[in-house]
Amino acid sequence: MRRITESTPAADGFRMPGEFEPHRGCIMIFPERADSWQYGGYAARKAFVQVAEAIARSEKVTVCASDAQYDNARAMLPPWIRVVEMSSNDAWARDYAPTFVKNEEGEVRGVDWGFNAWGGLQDGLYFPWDKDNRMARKLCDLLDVDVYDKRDFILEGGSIHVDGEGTCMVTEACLLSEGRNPELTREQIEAVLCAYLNVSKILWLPCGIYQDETNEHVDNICAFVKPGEVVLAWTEDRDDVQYEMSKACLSYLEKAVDAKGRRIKVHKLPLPKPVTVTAEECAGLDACWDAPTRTPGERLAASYVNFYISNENIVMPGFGDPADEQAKEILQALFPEREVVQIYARDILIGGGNIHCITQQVI
Ligand code: KQY
Repeated sequence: MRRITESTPAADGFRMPGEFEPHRGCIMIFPERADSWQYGGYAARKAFVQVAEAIARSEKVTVCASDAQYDNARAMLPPWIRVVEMSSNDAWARDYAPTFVKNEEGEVRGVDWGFNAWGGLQDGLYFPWDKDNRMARKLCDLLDVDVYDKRDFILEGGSIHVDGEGTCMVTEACLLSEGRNPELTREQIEAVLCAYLNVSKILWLPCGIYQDETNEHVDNICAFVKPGEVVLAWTEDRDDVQYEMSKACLSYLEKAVDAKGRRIKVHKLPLPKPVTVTAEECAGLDACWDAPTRTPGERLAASYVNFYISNENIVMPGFGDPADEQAKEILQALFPEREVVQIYARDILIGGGNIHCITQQVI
């Protein structure tokens, strides 16, 4: 593996494809952190296994597990899923596995962004994060691809969505947050995204999902289903604080054009009714620093937009809500060539994210 410091993907003719383009595989991390996953992660591991199995129907899944969890991961996962021992601080592959880029000849490289646990000492979610921060480079080494070193720029994979045709979508709430790259202007942040993803247009949604502790990652509120078309998390409940947030995103998208000058077609994807954490769930979580990780009644950032597009499936969350079925039907109609698999994901949600957040496609 070569570490590239003197060039950028755009300069070298590499681009990040849309998630709906073909994948070679998918990376996940086995969960065990006791202040993220209730009751030591027993239920979360079962949900992660279901996600891994669904994705493995059509692509090679690699699960990174600690030494402590390696045997358990190997026992819980089927033999066609690869398990490798790799250190991490938690289990958010989307955010700290590499962003993969490829050129016209099909050569693949990784981008190793800086990671500081969603805001560092400003408003980050845990400390330390050093093992997470080293994963992208280790994974490029494992997969035998060269890696662009961009650790001087803080970015999580869940904070970007691309259409593969020159457009990247982000939220202002996240990319302009104080805990990431406060020394950079919006224009300088755009320049980094353009150089490292090989895009020419950034769509800046104002915000994400209420109470999303990542400073409102885009991958929980809006996702490309194909170039020029997105799904947007939506509620019709005007009394819900999310209503104005989703509406602000819709207003922005209705006026926007992408890198190819197309207007964006927006499909509304209903949100489940507010999901809150129970006292029993909170009792199963260790404290983070000296404070409880979650408090009973706290609203979680549940959204059906947090799905993964595999080669042959859409792997989406369910919450036991009446809207589960409706959201599934909408996604099925938008992806007629892929079968939608819905996985009950409350135990992933309690950790602070969902299926898209725990997966990273390898191209
Ligand atoms: O990408 C994500 N949604 C990660 C959230 C991390 C939460 C840590 N408890």
